[in-house]
Amino acid sequence: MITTYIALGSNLGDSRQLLASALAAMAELVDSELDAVSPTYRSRAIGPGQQRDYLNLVARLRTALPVTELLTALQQIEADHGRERRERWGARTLDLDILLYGDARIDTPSLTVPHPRMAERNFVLYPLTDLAPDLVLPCGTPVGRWRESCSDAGLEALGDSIEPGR
Ligand code: ROI
Repeated sequence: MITTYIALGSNLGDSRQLLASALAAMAELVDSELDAVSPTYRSRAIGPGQQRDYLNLVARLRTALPVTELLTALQQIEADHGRERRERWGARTLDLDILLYGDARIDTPSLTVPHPRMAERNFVLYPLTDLAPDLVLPCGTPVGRWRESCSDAGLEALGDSIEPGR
């Protein structure tokens, strides 16, 4: 089994319910187990125009799926939750990003792991380090070091965790 970290975000529709349902779908993935879910954060949207705040969290998933199959499965979960790929960085009902897949470094047109923008996104780094404070990236950097140098501007810890459910 490989330990993966998946970032979840939503700023359209009933975000709390969408995230709970996405977690339930991830828990049902074949050859996988949903290991832990971070606390929930509200974050100011990065992207064009006026957008609602996001809800963000990170899940740890242990899986025997090859990364390409995991990506396809996560894209299917996004589609099942009304995600349409429209404007780059536009509002979305559900966004699932593979942050880490074990110690793998992957650079293909469809997937880059570790996620190339995770170091600069507090809505990823905070929940990730809540879950795994001692995590070390494939490049040797401890994620905790990034968190220390990452501002919490626009980020609010809501102090709860969303349970998988529908
Ligand atoms: N902004 C926030 N705050 N949270 C996200 O999850 C998020 N996801 C995105 C973009 C559009 C970059 N902005 C975001 O994909």
